[in-house]
Amino acid sequence: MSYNCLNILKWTEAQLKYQHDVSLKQATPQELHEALGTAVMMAISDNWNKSRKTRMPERKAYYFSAEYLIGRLVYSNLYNLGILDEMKELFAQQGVDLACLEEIEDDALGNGGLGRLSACFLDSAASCNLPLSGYGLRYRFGLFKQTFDSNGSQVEAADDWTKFGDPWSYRRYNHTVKVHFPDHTVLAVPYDVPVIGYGTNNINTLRLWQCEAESELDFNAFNNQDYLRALDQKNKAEDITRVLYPNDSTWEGKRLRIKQQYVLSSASLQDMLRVYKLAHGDDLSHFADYYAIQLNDTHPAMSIPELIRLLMAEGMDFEQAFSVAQKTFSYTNHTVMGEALEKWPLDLLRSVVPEISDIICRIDEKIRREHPGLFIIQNDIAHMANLSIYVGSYINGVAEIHSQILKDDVFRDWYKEFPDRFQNKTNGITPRRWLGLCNPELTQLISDKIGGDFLKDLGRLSELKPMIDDELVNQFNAVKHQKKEQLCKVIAQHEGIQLNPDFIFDVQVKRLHEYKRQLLNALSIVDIYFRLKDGSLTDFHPTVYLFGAKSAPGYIRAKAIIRYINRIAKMINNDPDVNDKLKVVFVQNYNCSYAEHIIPAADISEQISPAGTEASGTGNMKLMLNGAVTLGTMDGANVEIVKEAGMENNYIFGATVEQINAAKSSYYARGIYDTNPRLHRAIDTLVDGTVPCDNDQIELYHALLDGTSWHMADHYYLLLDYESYLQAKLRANRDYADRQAFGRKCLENIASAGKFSSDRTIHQYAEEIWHIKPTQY
Ligand code: 26W
Repeated sequence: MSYNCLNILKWTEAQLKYQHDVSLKQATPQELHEALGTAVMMAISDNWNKSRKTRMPERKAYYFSAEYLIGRLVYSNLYNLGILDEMKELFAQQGVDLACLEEIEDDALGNGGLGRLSACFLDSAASCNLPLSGYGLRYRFGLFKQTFDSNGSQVEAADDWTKFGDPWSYRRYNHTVKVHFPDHTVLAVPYDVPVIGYGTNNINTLRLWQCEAESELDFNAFNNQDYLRALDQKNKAEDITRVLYPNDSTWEGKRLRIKQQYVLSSASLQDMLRVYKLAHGDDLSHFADYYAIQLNDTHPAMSIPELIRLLMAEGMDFEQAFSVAQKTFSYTNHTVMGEALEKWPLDLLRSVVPEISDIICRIDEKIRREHPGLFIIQNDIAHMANLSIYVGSYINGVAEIHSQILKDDVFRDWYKEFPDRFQNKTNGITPRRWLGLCNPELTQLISDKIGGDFLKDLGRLSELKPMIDDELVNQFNAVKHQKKEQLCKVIAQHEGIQLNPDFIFDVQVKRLHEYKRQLLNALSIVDIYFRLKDGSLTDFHPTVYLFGAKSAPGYIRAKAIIRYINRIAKMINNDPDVNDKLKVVFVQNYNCSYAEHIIPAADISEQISPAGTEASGTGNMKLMLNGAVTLGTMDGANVEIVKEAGMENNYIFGATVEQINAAKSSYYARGIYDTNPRLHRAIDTLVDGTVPCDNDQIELYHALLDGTSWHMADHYYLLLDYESYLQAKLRANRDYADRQAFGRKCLENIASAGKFSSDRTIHQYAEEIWHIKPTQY
């Protein structure tokens, strides 16, 4: 288990010497990162090979996901290997501060929650010695990088993440497969990323496919015409994995996206069939005995018809292939938002993947025959979620309340027909990245108290409960202050804004979406600002409101909300009347690495979606684990957070699912606006020139108060929940003044966070869905 750090240092030096002819101290952070990464890859190769060659277990699981939001790998890999501190020390002795690698950009092959969840799951499976491999796509450009212009508008830039190389993967050209489309055939070339477990020798694999042309250039082409045509073929192939779709929560029916999904599906299944045949021969009827595949939402759902097609091509009949597929697949749903459910027009599907659409039609005929009332295809549109429930063993939601909504509402008819298929798997987060790595100070404090390596058994955090006393609270408060000081430095450097660590840090970090209600947060801040100015709010502890969020580039309203918040921030931060009380910061380019700085510094965690809209949330868990109290609704995993940590230790507000459902039919947002003068005044700042106004803000204003042709006014109930939100927010603010009582709440949350380790989640998938057991070489 022990790695020789001196060797890694020597190999890093050698690598730098022969590649760049520089010394450790002369190397740029990028050169150092590549050399160190290469050295670590050498150091782990033996364990990786042994893990791969482990005797074929009874059943292995495969995670199929279009997104892996991995973050920065260098620190987490060293951390999981147990050598981060020692390597830092060794480099420091050579005059090199490994903190310089903070400049290395994230591996951001995902949008938000769904992508980050797959990364947490891989970490947990490797750490728990569970045989889980990941399959995904190696996008040339990951999630765009975000800046704000002088108007406060989001500006996107391409994320060329491999520009300085990618030391954390190996290209395995010998395992290249071909994927066929009617008009061309492409190569899917695998890149293998090691998934290094924590506190184990086990190293799993994430295999990412990159599309390339079958023949780079046709060298028989001798005239210019042919030369350009050959290049066209190359571009057409590479286009498929050129870019991650930056769309979160709204679905678009795009040809290129079908191609991406099909490449992920077909390449991964061909790869699995190759390995199966090597181990078990040509009889494919036992495929499902050895393989379980988890579909991360419906993005890889074409794997279902593709497996059936591949099995039939090997001589199986349709019914038998169907039955193998059904035993192999399970599907996780990540959203109840109708606009995010994938529905492909059949003619579009047929033009890109004709054989796949034929098989989907056969599956549709079968279900209509055997289960009248249910369908896969309706009005020539294929519903991928329906397909995934029908040809699968289990379907699960990602928090208790979400799984209940799936049964009661979204997939009601399916639940009636197949009740045993419905499960819940409440999400989790890896405590290694989201505590050990990002908050070593708090980790140390906890381990001084409860001892041992609780990061492998997060349930042990509950041992803290009887130990919470004044002294521990003081120690916790000191750590929190330290993390705020550190964050202040990062924000000064990245945003050019000076913050005071004695302020309350109230944090909302997540993708920008109307349903997440960043606008509700903003309106309450504007209200508080006016109250502070007119002197009606006196009992207020100085607070910085921190936002971090990317908007889908085409999501006009979300972008208008970003602009509005930036304008609010500018007004407030430049007003000397409130300067010692209020700050608003919208950080640019919120990503995993930024999260690792923000989350440990947060006092208050804003989780404010209307009940019934956020499937789970995972940021809420990260913030809880780092000792923030939740200011939230009874939605997603918030429900389970307060069940674990107690209502009294959090700030819960707003209508419940039942109350919203009851209010729906007679909801009149303008009535609330007319009778709440302070809210009225806050909403008016969208349009009255208090901050610069624009057409998109006017549109936001009308969407709130008048509705549109497609949605009623205030579709996400900002006004309904407003007063209850503001009161909870102000109560949390007042409570903060009692540093003992507030710190106690924070510690109660930490001590109750054990359930939210993704180790717990992955064990539940392993036992209740995949039926796999831990194996170790
Ligand atoms: C096809 C376009 C598209 C892309 C992504 C539609 C929908 C999505 C995802 C469903 C969005 C997503 O990331 N969902 C989040 O998944 C997390 C992990 O389960 C949950 O914690 C979040 O509540 C959920 O919004």
